[in-house]
Amino acid sequence: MDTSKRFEKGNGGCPSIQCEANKEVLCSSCAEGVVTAAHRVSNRDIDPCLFGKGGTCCKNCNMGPCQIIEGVDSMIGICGADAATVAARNFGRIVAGGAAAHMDHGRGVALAFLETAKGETPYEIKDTIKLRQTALRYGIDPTDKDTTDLAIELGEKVVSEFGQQEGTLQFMKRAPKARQELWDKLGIWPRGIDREVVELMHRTHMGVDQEPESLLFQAARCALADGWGASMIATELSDIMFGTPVPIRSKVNIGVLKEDEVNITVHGHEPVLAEALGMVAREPEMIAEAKKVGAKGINLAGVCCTGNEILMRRGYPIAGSFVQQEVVLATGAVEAMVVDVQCIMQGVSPVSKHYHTELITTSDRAKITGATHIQFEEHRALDVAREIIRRAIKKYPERGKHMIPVHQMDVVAGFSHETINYILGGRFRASYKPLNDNIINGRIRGVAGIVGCDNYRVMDEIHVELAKELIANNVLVLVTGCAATGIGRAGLLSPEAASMAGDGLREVLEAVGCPPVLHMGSCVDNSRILIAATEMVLTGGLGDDLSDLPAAGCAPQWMSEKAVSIGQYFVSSGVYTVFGPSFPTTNCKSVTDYCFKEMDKIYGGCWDLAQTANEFANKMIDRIDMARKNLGLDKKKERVLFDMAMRRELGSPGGGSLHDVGCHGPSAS
Ligand code: MSK
Repeated sequence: MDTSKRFEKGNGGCPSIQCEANKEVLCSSCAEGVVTAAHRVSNRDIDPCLFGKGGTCCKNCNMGPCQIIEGVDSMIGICGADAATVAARNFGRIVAGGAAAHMDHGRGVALAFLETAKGETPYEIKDTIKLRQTALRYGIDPTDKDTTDLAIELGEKVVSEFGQQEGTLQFMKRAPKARQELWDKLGIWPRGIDREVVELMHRTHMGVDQEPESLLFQAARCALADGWGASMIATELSDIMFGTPVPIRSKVNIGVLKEDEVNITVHGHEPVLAEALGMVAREPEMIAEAKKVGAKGINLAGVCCTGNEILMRRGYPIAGSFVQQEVVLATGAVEAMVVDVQCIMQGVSPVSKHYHTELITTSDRAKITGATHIQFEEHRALDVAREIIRRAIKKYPERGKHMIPVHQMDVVAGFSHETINYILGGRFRASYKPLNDNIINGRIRGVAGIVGCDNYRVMDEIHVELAKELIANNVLVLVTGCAATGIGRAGLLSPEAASMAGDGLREVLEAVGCPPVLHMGSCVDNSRILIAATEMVLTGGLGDDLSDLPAAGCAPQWMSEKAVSIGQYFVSSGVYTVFGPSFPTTNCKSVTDYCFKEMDKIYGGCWDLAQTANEFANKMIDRIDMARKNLGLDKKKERVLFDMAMRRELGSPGGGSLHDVGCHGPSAS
């Protein structure tokens, strides 16, 4: 490794990380001796272990760790495990880890939903239409049932799926019929949510499942229990409790912190605490308390996916993505960082100690040395939220030297799959038909998902460059997670960015006032993309299965195990999915070939690997074009203009626009 670029505490000259705001804060805080991941990644003397990186280090028993080299007889495990078994086993454990995170998140939301239904929390059942639709999906007849009874019955059924041993998960039945038939044929239906993780951990234990195909089959079943099970439950029940997102304007980047207000950042993934903080932050008594210490108000801003949750539903700004979490603190302008679960770097604790910032953990599943722990409990959610806000207010007078960069960007978020329906189909006859029609007539070439993390191993703005390249090629882009925040920082989440789109896509976007990149939420909200893709199939004209759609997905800077579980549930659902900058089985050709080629024959979707934005774009567009060819859409077709007459025919005289569906700014309602 080139160590000439090392930089030590306080010597300035920070590495450039992905945006001007980061650079400015890091340069100023580095001079003060603050160490962040930017320093740690630059100063590592040892490159990542190649055995570990490529999936062939086995440490599943105490005869090892064994480093395996494929094709070298002397380099197999002490137990005899070869590269294929070890790579498949390690891949399975990554999926199990990622799926478990989503499953515990989903369980938390389901239990909070049940408590809410019973009137034991300050939350309410906001989306009664979705409540009834979801009840029907769970085989509950909503007729003549009041909201409370219906929600309790639904909540109990959903919670039971986590410990269920036999049968299947109700949301799986939302998938297109052809996909369900394929899952039937493969015998891959998850039987319960927790069961699939436990079985995968058992199979990957020393001396159990050793056949790579068998291990990868269980990894696929476990991932399906995540995507069509736990993640979809988390998304749908959160929508019912807190409201289904509609387009909403807000801002992203560190500049959303305020000089004259008490800054509180919420970081992690769960919406329940952040919702309570949002409710309490607007209380007149709280604002009065903030004014007493000289602040003008209370500024709540998000980090990572808790940020995405409150951005989507409330319009609260996002201060930073995953790679910005320490940088946000290094401004010295945050009174409290409140964290729940997942993606919280341990490094936030020492960074907070450089300042007056109080780091507050709130989940007994995620404690951090050096943090204050205030346990969050749904039934006393508002009291916990008030306690946290009061602690932050007390810190405000202690704010010392600080540096808030000016950088912030306007975004429009809140594109639930229901919203896409309304925007494209109009308020009165919501439908995906206009989207399908525009794909069929070629104005839109296809749809691409850019999801997942940002990562200190990738300093380039791959998400942004890739999104630009895709939209310029008339591909509509859907985004979630920290990729969405990075793309938002670059201004692509605003309707004005439609000017960067190719002619066909631009025409469609300008007709409805829609950004070329649609923010669909947090990482559990990738389930919204599954639902949107399913709607496209059910609407007709684009094949019978998800694998027929001119669509592709990617996670160019994946970091978390959750990303691999997400990737696998998309692959098992028939979606071509490209990861980068690395893939966790590459030391074993046979397992990698299985993931990159064989899975395509089995599921109609497979994994792939790319490094640069251009490579991602080429691979995804090639796949989209292949699907168009298979659908017979590559032939020159007469362009069908989506004009007012067509809108009238669809029963939507005003058409669907962001204003029609109530695009609004920050809201605490
Ligand atoms: S927070 S999983 S870094 S998207 Fe969902 Fe961001 Fe990836 Fe965590």
